[in-house]
Amino acid sequence: MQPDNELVTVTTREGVGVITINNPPVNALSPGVPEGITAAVKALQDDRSVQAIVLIGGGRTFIAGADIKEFEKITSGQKRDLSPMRNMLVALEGCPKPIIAAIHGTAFGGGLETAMVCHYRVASPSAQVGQPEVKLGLIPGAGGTQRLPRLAGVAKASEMCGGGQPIGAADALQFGIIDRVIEGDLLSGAVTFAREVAASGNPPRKTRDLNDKLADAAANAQAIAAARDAFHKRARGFLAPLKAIEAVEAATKLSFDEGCKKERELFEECLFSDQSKALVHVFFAERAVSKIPGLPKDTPQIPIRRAAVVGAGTMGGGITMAYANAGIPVLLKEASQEALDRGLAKITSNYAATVKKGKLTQQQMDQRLALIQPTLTYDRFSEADIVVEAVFEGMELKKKVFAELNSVARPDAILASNTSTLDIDEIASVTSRPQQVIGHHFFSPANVMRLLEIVRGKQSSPSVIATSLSLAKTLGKTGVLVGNCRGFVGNRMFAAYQREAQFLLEEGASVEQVDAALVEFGMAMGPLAVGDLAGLDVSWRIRKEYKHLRPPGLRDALAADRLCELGRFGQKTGAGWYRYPEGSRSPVPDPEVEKIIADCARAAGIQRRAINAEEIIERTIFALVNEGAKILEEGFALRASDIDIVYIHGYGFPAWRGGPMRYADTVGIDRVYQRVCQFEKQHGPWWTPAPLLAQLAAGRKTFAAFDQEKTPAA
Ligand code: 3H9
Repeated sequence: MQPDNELVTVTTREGVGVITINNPPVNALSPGVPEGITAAVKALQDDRSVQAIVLIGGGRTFIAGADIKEFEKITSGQKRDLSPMRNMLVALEGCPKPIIAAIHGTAFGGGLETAMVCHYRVASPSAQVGQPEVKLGLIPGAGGTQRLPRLAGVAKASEMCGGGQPIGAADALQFGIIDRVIEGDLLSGAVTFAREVAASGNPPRKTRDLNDKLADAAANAQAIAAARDAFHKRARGFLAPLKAIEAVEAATKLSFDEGCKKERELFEECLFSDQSKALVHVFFAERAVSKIPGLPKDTPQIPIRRAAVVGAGTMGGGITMAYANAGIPVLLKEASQEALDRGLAKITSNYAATVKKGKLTQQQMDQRLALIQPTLTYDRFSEADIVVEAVFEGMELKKKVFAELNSVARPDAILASNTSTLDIDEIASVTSRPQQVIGHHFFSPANVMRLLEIVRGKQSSPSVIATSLSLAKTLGKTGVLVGNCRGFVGNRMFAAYQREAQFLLEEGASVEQVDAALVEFGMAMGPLAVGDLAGLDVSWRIRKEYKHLRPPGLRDALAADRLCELGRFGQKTGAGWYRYPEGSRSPVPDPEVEKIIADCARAAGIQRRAINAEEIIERTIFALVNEGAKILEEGFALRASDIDIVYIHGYGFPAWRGGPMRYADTVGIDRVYQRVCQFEKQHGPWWTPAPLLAQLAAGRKTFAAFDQEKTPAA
């Protein structure tokens, strides 16, 4: 039989029609694919030699969903709707011959919906199925919220549609989402299954007609209420999970067709929302970070089989765990037995806590610990393909360590520094191989946080950069390449954000008010609670040491300094911006702090006033944006979207707002620019607008447009 189009081919095998999708890399339902499948179904329906049909993906996967690139075309009015996809679903479901979806790789989103509209599903043992639309601020829009509860029950469907996490083939079988797991060749197994179904003579089984799992109204209501409660607590302003539950609820209350209508309304509401547009931006931004102009895909890489870490403190310990978690053997060096023991004890207790939570087995913990080899010497450092330095943050100490590493590490090994602020080129200058030196700035806790800032020195070689980017993926991180400026991208911007949070206190806001406004905005934690967690002494020391590098006219952070003078360093001393009762990490507002702030404001002659949440958001978030714009025009970040990824994965910025630069686009660059100009007049020259911000505002442009002009699509 002739292929219907090049994206979809049709063959026959033992009386079974085989429709194969060939739309690499992930067989998304791009234009042409649904049309091809519809035409193939119609052709096979009329072919009397065919008794059943198998739908399978060519290449590495079944179908990873609707084509995400198409959504923007719909919301911007360039494209009408998703009707070819819906026509495909009707053709598949209505086919009088049984259709079997054969799943390998992933059946995600519209991919799972396509599989569920087929009459049966079989899968490879390693296949995954899921409705991850919420991660794009969407809900399933092709019947997923109506068919999944009919197959898997309301509780499981709510969890999968509201949470977006995929499940494996074994679980999918247990929950009734698939009918058989095929060991060995998937297509052969699917054809055998198809022949069995055809031989049974039963009419095609339509998922829409399977109502058994919806029968218990009281249990359904309970499952929906529990899901709503759980997602409501987690959502904090993020809409899609609750919309997904609303759609699943419709399956329990309405007919199938009415339920689909409701789902479609909710899907479209989500599709046109700023939240979904922001999350689609994040999806592509996450994939753009590894595309580096001038760094070809085939740049030779250094195989990383063994690692070594210098320093077993909080950062060094976390980095060591990140390597062990990825299955890479790692030497962990400390200067004294006591410090080494302390570091190892912390690593062991961290793993034990994960085992206790049921997220790791004892056996996995033992395997990971066995990969960590503690040492007090550099004896085996020549075995390491990469050495990560994670000693105390001070230039002289870092230089001493790098000079030592220069003489013990193999010449081709990568020498990475975990510095969060210091000059990578100065560190590299003490070695005879600056091309092998790079910054790997992990975020605490390093075994958990997804961000890795990869700091490119002047001489870091292409191979060291390319290896760092793929190593980040191996470690389960998102690596973002940044330039070598003070604080790099994340901390340089964070300093401006923290500064404004603290100034707002002296001007009249309370500690809880500032934190609550930013938590309400969607930040994982408020800036003052974050300060207490990180330790206020760290920024105090930096403020004192680098006074000469401060922006022009910047006034002192009086209250923050005063707290440190009183020994209030945050959680570790039981008090900072908040009080922490013995053994607790929960912040308790402290009237003493309010008094200190009021005294500092009086001493500085600041007239305190009422400050609302809007001002708190604008002062702190626009400070991020203004500094981000400076970083961008100075070339220390490659793209505005890279900055967004840094903030989402390293600083708890809400992904559904797309990151600070994307947020500025949503608010309107002109509005941001006007406010920054006002802040400059009201507060001082440290608010001088970034020239890029002024330029974008004047040209009515966005950061997204800036990115596009700078790095045209490949
Ligand atoms: C949906 O289905 C709505 C429905 O309810 C229907 C409503 C009517 N579209 O991630 P990778 C690209 S919403 C377009 O690096 P991996 C990706 O950009 C959708 N492009 O590979 C990248 O391009 P490039 C629901 C897509 O192996 C390349 O493929 N589905 C899509 O690490 C490789 O991707 C999802 O949300 C897509 N759907 O991971 C699934 N998917 O090379 C989203 C990928 O130019 N996708 N691309 O940078 C994923 O989760 C992962 O891509 C996947 C593979 C696990 C599939």
